[in-house]
Amino acid sequence: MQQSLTMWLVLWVSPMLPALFGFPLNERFGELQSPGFPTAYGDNIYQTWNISVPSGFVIKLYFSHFSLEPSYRCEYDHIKILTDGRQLAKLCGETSTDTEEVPGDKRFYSTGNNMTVIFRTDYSNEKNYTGFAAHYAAIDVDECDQTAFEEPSCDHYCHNYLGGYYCSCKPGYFLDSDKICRVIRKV
Ligand SMILES: [Ca+2]
Ligand SMILES: [Ca+2]
Repeated sequence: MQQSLTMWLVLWVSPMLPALFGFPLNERFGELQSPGFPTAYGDNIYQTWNISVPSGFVIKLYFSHFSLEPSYRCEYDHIKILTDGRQLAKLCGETSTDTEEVPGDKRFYSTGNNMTVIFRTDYSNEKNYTGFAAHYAAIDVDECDQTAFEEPSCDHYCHNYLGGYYCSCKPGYFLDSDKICRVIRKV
């Protein structure tokens, strides 16, 4: 009896977990859409997507469709994009104004390998706004790009590859465990 009650509770609660804790998106690319897209979205939605890609990559996110009810500073219906606990954007409406922003062709980049997207709607959608379709892809971090990093990643030579990088040294040097190139001493 106890067991069937537990089973029932699990079956009842589990479909709600993604809505509470977010839909995990762990592939290297993917799509996010408002519920019911391309038809009008519903009321009182609070949906979260947690995008995660392997380390050595960042996430690029952009929108191919965006139609949300406009409101002052996007207080009512909106999309929030977060990375590393920082808000990258709060979006709503169909055109940008002084106080509201739509994504347009803008590309949003995570700082690390995680990004959270939150879609929130209030109690009405009378004009049948159709919501959004967004797409993400894992982008390799070019650790050898000196313009992007304050500290050089390598002592002598840096070699970038998808998902990582490695260092090498000039002739007569060896790559030590701390990634510093040290002179090979002749014995
Ligand atoms: Ca609304
Ligand atoms: Ca890389």
